Amino acid sequence: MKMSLRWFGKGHDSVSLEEIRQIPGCQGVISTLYDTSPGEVWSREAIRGLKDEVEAAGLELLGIESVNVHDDIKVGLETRDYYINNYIETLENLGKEGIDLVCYNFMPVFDWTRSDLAKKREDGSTVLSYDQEIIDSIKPDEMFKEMKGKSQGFVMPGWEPERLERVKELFEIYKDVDEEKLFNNLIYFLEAIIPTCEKYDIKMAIHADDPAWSVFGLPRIINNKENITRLLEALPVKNNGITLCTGSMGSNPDNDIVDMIRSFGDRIHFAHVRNLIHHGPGMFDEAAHYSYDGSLDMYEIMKAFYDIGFTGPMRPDHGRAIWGEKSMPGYGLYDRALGASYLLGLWEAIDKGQRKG
Ligand code: DNO
Repeated sequence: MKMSLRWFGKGHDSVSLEEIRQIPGCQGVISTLYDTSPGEVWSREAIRGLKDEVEAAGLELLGIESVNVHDDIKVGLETRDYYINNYIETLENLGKEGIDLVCYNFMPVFDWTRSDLAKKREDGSTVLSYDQEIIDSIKPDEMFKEMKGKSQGFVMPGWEPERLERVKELFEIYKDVDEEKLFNNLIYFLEAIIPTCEKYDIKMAIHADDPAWSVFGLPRIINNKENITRLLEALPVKNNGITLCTGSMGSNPDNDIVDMIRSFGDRIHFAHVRNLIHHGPGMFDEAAHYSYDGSLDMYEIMKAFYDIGFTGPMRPDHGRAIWGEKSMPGYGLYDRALGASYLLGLWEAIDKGQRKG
C-alpha cells in the first residue's frame, strides 16, 4: 500500500506539496489537471508539468483523480465517439508519462452530494453531512448554489460553476437514461478505452456513487456489491477496476465494505478510506478516521486491504475541519494528516502482528 494525499494543484488547494511531504509515510499525491474540462485532451506537456512539480517536492504522482468523463458519453449521444477518442488520447499521453492509475466516475450530473458542508460537532469541528430529507426539499439548481455558497470560496470537484449554468440542460439530456442504459454506456466506453489502458498498463478505477443511492431521481450503477460485480464481470480484465471508497459505499449500511474488499481483491486499484456515522436511513455525518468515532470498523477494513495484498495508492479521504483550518470542505491538511497517520499505524500493527503470528 502506498499512502498518499489528494492534492488539487497550486492555486486550487490550501495545502502545499511541502506540507504533504512532512506527513510521515506519505509517499505521494493523487492529483488532476484542475483547469481542464471533461472531454478535453490533456497534453503531455501539461501532464509532465504536474509530474515535475510533484517530484520536485520529493513526492510521487501516484495517480489521477479524476479524468472526468464527458456527459455525452454517459448519456450515449452520437457525439460520444468524439469524446471517447479524446479520452483515449489523454490516456495515451498519461501512459507515455508513466501514469498508471486513473480514477473516474460515471455519475450523472452530480459527482458527490451532501446537504451540509460544515455541520458543527460537539468537539467544535465541522464535517460534511447528508440528510435525504433536506435533499428532497431542494431543487438541483438550488443545490448547486448552496454548495457554492458553503465551499469557502474553493471550487469543489464536480461542482464547477459551468456545471451550475447547465444544470437544467443536464437533467434534460439524462431524462431517458435509466440504470440499464447508463450501464451499457459505461461498457461501451470501457470497451473502447481498455485496449489503450492495456497497452500502457493504466488501471481504470471507477469511483463509487456518493451517496450510494439515487439522488434527484438520477440513475446509480456503482453503489453495491451486485452492481460492481456485474461491471467487473462484464469486462473481466484487470485494467477495468475500481476505487474502493469506504465512505461512499459505507453511506449505505447494507453495504458490507470488508466483504467487498475481500471479494473484489486485485480489481481494487485505489483506496479511499474514511469513516462516517449513520444516523438512520439516508442520514449520515462524516467523521474522524478513527474507528470509534464512526460506524465503520477501520481495523477490519485495513486488515481486509492487507489480506488481499493491496499494493495500490490509498488516501485518507475527507477529514473534519479542525484547529481553525480553512480549506476546501473535507480536504484540509490537519485531519487528513491525522487520518493518514492512524491508517499507517493500523497497517504497521497488522503487518507486524501477522509476521509474528
Ligand atoms: C469527493 C470525491 C469525488 C471523486 C470522484 C471520482 O470528494 O470522492 O469527487 O473524486 O467522484 O471521479
